[in-house]
Amino acid sequence: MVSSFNGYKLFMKNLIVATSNPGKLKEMGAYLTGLDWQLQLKPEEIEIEETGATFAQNAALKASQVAKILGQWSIADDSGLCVTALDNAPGIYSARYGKNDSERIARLLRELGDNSQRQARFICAVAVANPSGEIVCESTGICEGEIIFTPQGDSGFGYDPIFYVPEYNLTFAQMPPDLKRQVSHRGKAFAAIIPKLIH
Ligand code: ITT
Repeated sequence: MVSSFNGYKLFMKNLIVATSNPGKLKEMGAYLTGLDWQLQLKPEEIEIEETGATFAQNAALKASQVAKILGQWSIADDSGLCVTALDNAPGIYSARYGKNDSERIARLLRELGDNSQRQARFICAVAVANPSGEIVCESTGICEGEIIFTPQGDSGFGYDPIFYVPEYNLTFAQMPPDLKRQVSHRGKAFAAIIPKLIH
């Protein structure tokens, strides 16, 4: 693909978006649109095992391995919800906390019970790897909030209906996409990394 800018033809480099999660893909795709990168989805058959101990390690692992396998630039996000009263669970295991979004939400609400300590934070680490698999830039975004007792709203994905942001008096699932982008862990992580992706 070529694009033109100030009369010059620029060759757009491919950037593989290394996720299998449709909710994350929708947000990542929106945040990366309009840059001089040709976005491509990671082939489904490539699955990277998340063996890291932190969000940053897992993001780097996913970006690096996908880049190496395909010989292309790659961007990955590792994210999750850390609930203070649950010793920061599910944390890096957020995707593995249940079979689907409703089971994960039900388990979290069950484990938290009627605990009045509802403080939680979403964390997102993003990493970009070059075609050799070297990490060239990384960022992290955090959003503080609370776990509500009953799911509210139907936008977004994952734990969005139970993650309430007091400043806006809304859950993530009640926010329009532009507001979630402004406030969320992923929006902040991408805002920090996008300037480094402009070439
Ligand atoms: P990939 O590794 O293929 O990208 P994944 O779903 O396995 O997909 P993670 O390991 O990063 O991704 O797990 C993140 C989980 O945390 C995700 O499955 C959701 O359950 C939750 N999560 C992350 N960001 C979220 C958000 O913005 N809103 C709601 N839930 C979110």
